[in-house]
Amino acid sequence: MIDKLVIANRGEIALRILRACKELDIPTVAVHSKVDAELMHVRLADESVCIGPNPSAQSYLNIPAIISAAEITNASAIHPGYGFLAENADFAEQVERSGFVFVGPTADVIRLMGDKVSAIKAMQQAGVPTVPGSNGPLTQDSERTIMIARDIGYPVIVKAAAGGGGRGMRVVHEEADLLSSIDLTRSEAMAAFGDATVYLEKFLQNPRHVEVQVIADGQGNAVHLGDRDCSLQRRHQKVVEEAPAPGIAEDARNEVYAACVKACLEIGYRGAGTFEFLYEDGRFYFIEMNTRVQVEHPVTEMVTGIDIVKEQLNIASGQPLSFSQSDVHISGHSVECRINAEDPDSFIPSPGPVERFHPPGGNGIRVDSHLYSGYTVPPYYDSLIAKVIATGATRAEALKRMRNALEEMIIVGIKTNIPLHRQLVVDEPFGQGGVNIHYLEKKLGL
Ligand code: MV4
Repeated sequence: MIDKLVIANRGEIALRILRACKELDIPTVAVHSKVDAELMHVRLADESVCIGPNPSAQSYLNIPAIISAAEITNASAIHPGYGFLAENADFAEQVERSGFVFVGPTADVIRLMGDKVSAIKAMQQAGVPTVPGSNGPLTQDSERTIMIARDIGYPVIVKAAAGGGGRGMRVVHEEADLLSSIDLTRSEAMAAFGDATVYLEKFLQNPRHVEVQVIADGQGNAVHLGDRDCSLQRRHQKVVEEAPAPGIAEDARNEVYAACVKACLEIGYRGAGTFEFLYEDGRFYFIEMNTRVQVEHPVTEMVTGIDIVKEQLNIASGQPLSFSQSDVHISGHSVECRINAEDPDSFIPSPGPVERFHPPGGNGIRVDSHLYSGYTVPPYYDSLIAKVIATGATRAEALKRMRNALEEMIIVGIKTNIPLHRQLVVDEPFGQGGVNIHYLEKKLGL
């Protein structure tokens, strides 16, 4: 087992990782910025190291500071959580070159999936269904590009190979706009990522966002843990997620699961990962792979009974997967509401002191949160302060429990989006299940 783990993150996920370590008797090191000395997981960790000032560029993104913290505490592994350095291949590489275990896939695999063009190619080779597109980078040959777009059929979407998560993309509705849109996307991509490579895909107009959770040990074993629907989003920020995705065609689903597992084995995947798909008219279309644990992992844990973070740590310590696909059973339904410190109408962040915190409870309710009464939400980082996860035998039961939980929950001192969630859990179309990625923004009148 890992002798000692550095938790290279903050907030709820740092606490989530710390709890998994406690279950596995792994000593922990919390690394934190100045203001984050008051975080819950810093208090609970065996050791803590201040790695820099508040801006994340100088602390949670400071690779030498994090590796130095691992060195001085004599730790053996580093868990990156999500965000920050979690999908930074150079970080993974430097962690391993410094003699530490990176809790995640190899740097090569992170790099392969970080380049969306190479990710799509690897997926196609494994038989994972992808969006009809250019199947490779666009060249300077304008005639060729125009022909590719005609073949795909308008509307098309230009995407940066180094983008992802909604950054660096542009929809094109007609040929007259194609070349100028490509030029614009190229220069934005160059400025944002230092890489002007772009590719084309058919633009799917009303898809759902459905993703498949996988876990692999890098020793020839890979399994899927079913799917999640994350379609309720605003500006590429997920708001509500659920597992399993409601109303999915069972044959398409089983086919895509098998393809994801095959892809894991072919690319030598190690650790927890997520295949992101657009789902439209009963078909799955791969768009990108996330090589980290995700914010919404708890809904999968609740319907499988598998602790994804503990499995990550077991795999990182060199153990083979402790279960096989036939041991994985999806049972019941789970919904997660992301509670943010923000104005529920304007979505403007609302940091500040939490005067009172009363989390909900009861049958089927889980709250992943680092909040406590007296804690001050700092203005420097993501505004996620809690995840309320409601689980039941059916989707209706999970939603009912969520409604009750949101009624019980009290956060005094800062604005939160709890009022928005209270509206969403009684929304008729959402209650029916299967709304698409545009639903929330349309409902909000954006
Ligand atoms: C698309 C798409 C439609 N067609 N690709 C946005 C985030 C990034 N992961 C990919 N995204 C999209 N790619 C094609 N070919 C629509 C989106 C998209 C989206 C996807 C998932 C969740 C929310 C979204 C919101 C707007 C656009």
